[in-house]
Amino acid sequence: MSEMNSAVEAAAPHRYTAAMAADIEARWQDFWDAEGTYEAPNPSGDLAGDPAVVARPTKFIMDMFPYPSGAGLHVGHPLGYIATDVFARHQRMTGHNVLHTLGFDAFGLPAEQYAVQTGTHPRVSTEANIENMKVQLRRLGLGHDKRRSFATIDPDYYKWTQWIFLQIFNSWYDDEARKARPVAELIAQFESGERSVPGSTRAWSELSATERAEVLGEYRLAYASDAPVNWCPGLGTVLANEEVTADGRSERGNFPVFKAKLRQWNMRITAYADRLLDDLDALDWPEAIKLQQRNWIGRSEGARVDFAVGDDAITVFTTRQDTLFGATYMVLAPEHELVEKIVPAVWPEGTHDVWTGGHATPAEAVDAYRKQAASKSDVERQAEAKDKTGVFTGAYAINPVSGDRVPVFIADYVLMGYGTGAIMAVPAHDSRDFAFARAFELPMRCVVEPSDGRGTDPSTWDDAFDSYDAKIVNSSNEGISLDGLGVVEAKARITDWLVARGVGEGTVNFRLRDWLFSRQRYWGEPFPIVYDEDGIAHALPESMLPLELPEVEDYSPRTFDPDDADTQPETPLSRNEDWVNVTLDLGDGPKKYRRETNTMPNWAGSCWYELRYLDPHNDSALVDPAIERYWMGPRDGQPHGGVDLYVGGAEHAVLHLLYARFWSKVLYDLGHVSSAEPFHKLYNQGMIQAFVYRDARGIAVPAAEVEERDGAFWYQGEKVSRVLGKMGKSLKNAVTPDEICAEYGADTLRLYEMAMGPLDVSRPWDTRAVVGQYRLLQRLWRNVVDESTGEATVVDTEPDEDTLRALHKAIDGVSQDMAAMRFNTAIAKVTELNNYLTKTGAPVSRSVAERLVLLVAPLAPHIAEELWRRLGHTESVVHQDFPVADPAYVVDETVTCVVQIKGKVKARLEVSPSIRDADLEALALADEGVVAALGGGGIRKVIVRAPKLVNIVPA
Ligand code: ANZ
Repeated sequence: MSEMNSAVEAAAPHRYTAAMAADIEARWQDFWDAEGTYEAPNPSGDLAGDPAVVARPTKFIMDMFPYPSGAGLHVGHPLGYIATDVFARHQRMTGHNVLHTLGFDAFGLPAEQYAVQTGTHPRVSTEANIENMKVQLRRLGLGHDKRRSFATIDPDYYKWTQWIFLQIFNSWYDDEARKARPVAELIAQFESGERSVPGSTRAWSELSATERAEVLGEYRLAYASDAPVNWCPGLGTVLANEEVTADGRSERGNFPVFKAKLRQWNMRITAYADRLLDDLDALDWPEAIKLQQRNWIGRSEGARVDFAVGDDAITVFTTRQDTLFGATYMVLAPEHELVEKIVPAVWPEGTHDVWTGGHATPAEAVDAYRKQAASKSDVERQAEAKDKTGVFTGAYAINPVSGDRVPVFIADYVLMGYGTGAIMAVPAHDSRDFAFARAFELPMRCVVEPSDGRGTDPSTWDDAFDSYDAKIVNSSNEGISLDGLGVVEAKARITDWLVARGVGEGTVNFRLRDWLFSRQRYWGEPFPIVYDEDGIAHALPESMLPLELPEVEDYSPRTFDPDDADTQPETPLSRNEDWVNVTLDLGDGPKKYRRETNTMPNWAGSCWYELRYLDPHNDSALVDPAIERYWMGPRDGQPHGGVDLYVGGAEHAVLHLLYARFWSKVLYDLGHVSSAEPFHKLYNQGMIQAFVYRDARGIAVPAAEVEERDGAFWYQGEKVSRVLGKMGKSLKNAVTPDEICAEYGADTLRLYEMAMGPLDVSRPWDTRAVVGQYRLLQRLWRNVVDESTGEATVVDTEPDEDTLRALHKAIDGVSQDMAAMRFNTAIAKVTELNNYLTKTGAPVSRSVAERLVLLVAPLAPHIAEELWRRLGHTESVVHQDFPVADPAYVVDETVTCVVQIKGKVKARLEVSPSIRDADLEALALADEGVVAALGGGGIRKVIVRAPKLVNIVPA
């Protein structure tokens, strides 16, 4: 400590310093923990509590829970946690029972990869990371109900993740009822004959166990299938499409990804496509996120059309059935199952050289092309590149409306996973088809009249003409004509025609795919599934849950040469033979089974965690229905129920939020919850950015050691460049909350993060600016506490008029800002009031000081708690009522309004210049003088000219 500092300390031993803050903060954190200050009572069960609190309106305020990484938190991470905490505190002080807590999303690849590198068991490193993060979070003074926290890796938690998986496995989607129902009810329908076995004339009783299992697999909402998957030999696992980058590599690790066929678990989320779309409307989410979900679900209205090929038919999906006369060739996805069937032994007469790819036979050409296509990701295949590739199958199909023979190609711009995996190509009106037709010298036929004067001969065009706003031409034969119709009418007419002939129908297609739900990993939830000797999957009974992850010696997935596409995944669990091979009694006596050795993807644990916060220790249900209804059930303005506020980053726009919505809907359909949506209001916080400094080679240098001189930046004598980027260890610019807490205290950090700007906007971190909020707290302290004695300095005299105005204006503004999550402007208003009190120099009235402290309490809870105590209160500030503004003092200035009765002045009112007519009328009629003058007689008319005049005409 410098001499000057110690002199100040001696004169003012009770000054608000970092050391004082550290002491105050630690003390109150201990107090809150000991008192259970943030515990929110449930209406029943083990967390039941004070009925008076239970009777209040509820607010369930939630953060996207963190992944406990080994790097710990930097100051960017808690932005959202602080914001929800401030909001939750304000809600608590305005009469709500507030549920606010935080758990950990702790399965997943990073822990496993760290384990592979270091040999530490993922549980050991993950639990250590959680402990470390808990310490960091506790230091911030977050008002969490700690009884409700858990990690997704806790067996008590994943028992229920497994249980939900089984609910989904044991359900099917009834399209008529538009909801999930138990598979048992489906079996009953098959048994009674009410429903016939699809694709078979046999009765249910005639099917073998394996056949029955196969039929049911077509219905189950969780099902295993041989699916083309993204196989990443370098990671030794299969990845979801979303985990693959645009250039066909793994997002994590940047390894090549190949298409391979594997037996995988899937979730039939596509059954819910329309409900996932429809229910978005009633959610209070940012429009941008809703739009991303809508695009992801991707609803397209169009038609299916059959093109005959010999005795088979190729069914295409098109959104432009009106252009059917213009379909001059067809394309199948290379993986399409009809390809083998239609390929002839030799090239047909007249096959164009460019169509064969130089191969001697169609089979050879198709084979070679399929290999080439398998090495590309869907994203690469969809790229708008003009150089389209493909090869002729040697087969021709018949265009059902024109009767033309059209050649059938395979090409990778048609994806197996969309529509039917086959298209009718209309090169004159689709750019991709146009480019392909040009490359392969295929005919084009204009069937939509160009409105831009280019004429109807496509051979003279540079690109397709695609427009909805034009007339159909060249589209007639004996049976039907579309000529002269607009696109919409033409679509309707051709669809009717297709239906009448039995060669097509109108249909809705979704871009959404079923969700690939298995991973060849160790560090995830084991599937509660075993296979019998016939390979039929059986659900474990609830009594065998949780199925715990076995301890294994070698938990790393077997990885392969990253470039070797011909490898197959080998799961870590499959190597533990003792665990895999079991004898179980599943109700029909002890039998031998093999366990499923995949694990669930790490999205699983975050699909339902909001529900477990409600009733975290329940061991007979995932959540008690009454408790779920209490916190999350449908209510005014929230028709589907859900969490009142969910805050997190916009990067979770689709996957997590869509998967969680899907699980909610299944649980809702099956009657386990009353909320059909998990999150009613969603809010995306911005990012805290930081400067990144790079040397001449482009390598990031430690930001803390960079000096600024003459407008340039220097590191170890070398000039470096500066740009704004992400904050993180790899960019060497991370600042930890621990550092800031040590230097100024948690309250200062909280204030700084909230004051940086509007919450939903990204903002650059600036350590040098943090001190501004520290000074605010020091001035606040000084307005209430005598720095030499530590006693409260307040006086019991009433504040003057000007002070009351400043106070109530602040209360009014802060209240509105808090409710609307405008914490930056709330802080500005607190600062203004505090500065006003500092400037007057007079001792602060107790009533003003107390309300100031209450205003500050949600933002800087420790100092508020301390000041509240020094003001003589014995109860925590956390549950005090938030101050309410007196409107009389809120108005800036007043104007005098004259109230006349029959032209005579009966009263003068001091009102706000912005008062509305209706309010002014009410004020005038309530005035004592006016009431007396009217003497109980009726009123014929009131003429209001706000803010200056009210003229009353008595009856
Ligand atoms: C003929 C046609 C003519 C088409 C025309 C478009 C324009 P959205 O809107 O995204 O649903 N398509 C269908 N299945 C496909 C697949 N598996 N891979 C690649 N493309 C596929 O797109 C539907 C349109 O995309 C369909 O309508 C089909 O091309 C193509 F002037 O059929 B259309």
